[in-house]
Amino acid sequence: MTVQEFAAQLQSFIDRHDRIILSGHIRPDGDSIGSCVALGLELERQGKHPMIYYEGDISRYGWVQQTLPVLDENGLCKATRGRFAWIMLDCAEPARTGEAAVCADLAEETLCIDHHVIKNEYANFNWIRSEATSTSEVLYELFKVMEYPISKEVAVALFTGIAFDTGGFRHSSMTPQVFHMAGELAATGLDITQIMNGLFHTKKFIEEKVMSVILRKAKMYNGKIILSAMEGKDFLSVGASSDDCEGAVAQLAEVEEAEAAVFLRELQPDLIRVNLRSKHFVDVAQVARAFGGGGHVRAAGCTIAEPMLLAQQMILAELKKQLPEEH
Ligand SMILES: [Mn+2]
Repeated sequence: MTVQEFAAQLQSFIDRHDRIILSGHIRPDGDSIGSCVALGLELERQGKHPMIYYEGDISRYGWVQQTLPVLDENGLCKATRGRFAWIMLDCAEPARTGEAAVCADLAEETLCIDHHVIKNEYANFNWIRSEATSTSEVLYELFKVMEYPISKEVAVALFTGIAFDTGGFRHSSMTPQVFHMAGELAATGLDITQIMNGLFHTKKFIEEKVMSVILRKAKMYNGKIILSAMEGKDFLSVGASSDDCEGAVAQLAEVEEAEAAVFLRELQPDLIRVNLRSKHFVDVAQVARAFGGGGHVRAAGCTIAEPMLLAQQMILAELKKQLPEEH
């Protein structure tokens, strides 16, 4: 399918519906929030009634406009009783949206726009561009094709998504075209410093304290893999929760000697969330897939239902398969 063909499908989907629920993935990030807001604002411009369901805290993204109706769990419950359509953004599996997954069955029609490598297409209409940096980039292209206006508010949302998912225009996914897009978005007069500082240079004191524990516990394996793991008691030791370490794996990956970085955190006893990064040759998406997770070659994640120590051993064993043999 060409982008023009999908864009036409998207427009007729919008035309067929009035109330449209938008949701991104759980633990919303810059790209899932940015893409929900950008498309939500366009739906509103077209006279529709968009509603966004976020599962998790979005307060750190205060510069992204949040004038659209946002549903809490109760609101979601009520909204799904009437007729509605559902758009899934920045993830392709209903389960990744948390409570909003009920929309997969209750919505009249579903549509998905994503950039992750996926196993199955769940929505009635799917536009998956795994080569794109971000869902926001995919949306930008659709806006261009459909000649939807890009207001400053839409530009802030899309710029936030692209900047977030490229690690501040640094990841290997960056292309001259993406810089060009960012330039066009910036030309609407958005505050680049506010967005970049908000995304990458603003941490709560508690997050810095958690990071000090994460770094103290970090170990290097085979001289190439840096790994740190946080159990419930480690979070308690600094009065933090497992939500207070979003940027941990990226910071571990800054270590010069590390080809791959792994960060494990205990969500519940025997339920471990694993975040992975790599720099040159390790395919962390492959590692994540071995445990039912997914992602990109350089950034991926999975969840392992095992005790912490076993989860660490399993991940390390899978990563080591990709290291060159030592002689
Ligand atoms: Mn994304």
